[in-house]
Amino acid sequence: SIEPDWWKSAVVYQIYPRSFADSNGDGVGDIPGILSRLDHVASLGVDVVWLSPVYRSPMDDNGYDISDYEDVDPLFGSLADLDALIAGLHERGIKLVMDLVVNHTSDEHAWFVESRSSRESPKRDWYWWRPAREGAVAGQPGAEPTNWASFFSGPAWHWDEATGEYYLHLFSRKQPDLNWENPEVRQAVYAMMRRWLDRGVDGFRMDVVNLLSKDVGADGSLRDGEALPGQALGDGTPFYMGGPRIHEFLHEMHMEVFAGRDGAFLTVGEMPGVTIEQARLFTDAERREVDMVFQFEHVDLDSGPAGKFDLAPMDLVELKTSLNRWQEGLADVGWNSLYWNNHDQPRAVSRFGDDSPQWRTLSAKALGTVLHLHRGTPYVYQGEEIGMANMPFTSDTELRDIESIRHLADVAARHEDTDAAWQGVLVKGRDNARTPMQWDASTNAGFTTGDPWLGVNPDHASVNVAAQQDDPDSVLAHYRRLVALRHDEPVVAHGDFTMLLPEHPRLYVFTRDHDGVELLVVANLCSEDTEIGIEGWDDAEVLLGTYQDPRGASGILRPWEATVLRR
Ligand code: TEU
Repeated sequence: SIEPDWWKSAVVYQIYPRSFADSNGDGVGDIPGILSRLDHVASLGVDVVWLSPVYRSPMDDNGYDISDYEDVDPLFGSLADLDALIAGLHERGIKLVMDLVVNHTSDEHAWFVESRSSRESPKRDWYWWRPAREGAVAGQPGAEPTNWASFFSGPAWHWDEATGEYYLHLFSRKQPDLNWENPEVRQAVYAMMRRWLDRGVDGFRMDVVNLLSKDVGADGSLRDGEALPGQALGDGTPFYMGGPRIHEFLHEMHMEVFAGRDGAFLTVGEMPGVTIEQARLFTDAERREVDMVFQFEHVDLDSGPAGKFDLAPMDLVELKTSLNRWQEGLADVGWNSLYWNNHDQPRAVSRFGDDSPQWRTLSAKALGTVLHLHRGTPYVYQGEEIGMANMPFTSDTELRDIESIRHLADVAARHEDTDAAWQGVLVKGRDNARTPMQWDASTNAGFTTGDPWLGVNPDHASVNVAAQQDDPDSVLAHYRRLVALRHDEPVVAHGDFTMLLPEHPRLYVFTRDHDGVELLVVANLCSEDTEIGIEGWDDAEVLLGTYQDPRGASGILRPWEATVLRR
């Protein structure tokens, strides 16, 4: 029998298929490419792979705009390839978690095509259709049913000339929001999820799943949000982040899809803006909603009031305060997921570490150590395990991400500071995380024999899997040790977490405690020596360190020195 909370000692590896490995030379990664690299994934010792979307899609948002949930896009391969991937992972003892993107579909999905065909369509109510604002000229700026801004700049409503109404799209206009108020929509989604489980899939990472429930009045009305700084648009998030029926929907999904089914599944809800109080409810096992959530607090710390591209410094004390609050908040109920980066975030070593040649390896190892020793389920994003860094883009023509491209256009159209916007994109843009995986030092890093869809980072000459494969001092070797440690030491998975030195501006220090075993984690998260003096650990056993000759918990910690001690 399988432990109900098996994922507490698991590590998840995220694959962004477009950028992992290209088997056919078209410049885009694909499933056969992933199959050819499964031994790398297995060598990490990870328990689960989360695969970003491979479904049929017009690729307006790289597959997060799905036109058929039941098929694989030919760009990525076929259903037979996906079956082979499931089998290949299962043979290696690795589970497969698929991306579930059901806040919205593509505008090319058959459901939306039908919904859009006429106001009388039986699927009209599967999406959010609303008339123009009263007294305004339909189709003109300001006539949108509400003032909500989309996540990708501009209004969240698109005027549909043919049927004379607007539809809601919280993301791009090619990503219309599904109407979860409609029970037919919900049942269609649950049936689709059940088919994937029948096929052998082990769970879902649920895209923006806390946006499903919109706060709609009894008369069907949606309301304006507060004006955004310097914009004609408003903030709609209070009306759809953690909306009134979200717990009901997620519980219903659990009961319809997972309850009574044999097997060990994993569900993780991606939830921008989620609070600790909400996360306790979402992840309380007794409530049967989801196993864990991706929260955003720690990746919002370096943003100013105007949003993610409004750059602010990342302050270590604030970072510790935030992560510690989540550790404490989910200590007695629920569960945390742990991540530094993913396909939407800048690279961890560039953002939280020091990606200069001198400190990159050490800082990547130190960051991995700190994250993996927290209580929660760690997620490793492809390339993180070799210390891949942000991309030195030199021109906007090199960008591919709709979010960055639309943001730059929007700033220019509003006659705002385009240099600042470019800096914002360089530091925060999602393409940083999406450059091809660096397998070796060859021209296209071993990713493709063709022209890669997004530039390969020039640092691949030195930063690549081949160079680290057999090097015990590499980031890769260190990540393998971190994953093994979680499997071997119950205290890593289950121990209580206690933060020490919360106000220290350079040191990240904490203990873990379980069944009489205690761990101390000390990390100097800066590129200079730092003094430390934690008593009582002189005779402790060193489990792992970023330097070959760890100094323990008192004396001078060298730059990016991180050590795990056990007593
Ligand atoms: O992301 C949702 C999300 O809230 C953000 O991370 C978003 O990508 C953006 O950076 C906000 O500024 C999920 C997916 O992970 C992302 O790739 C998709 O673009 C998005 O949903 C829409 O499906």
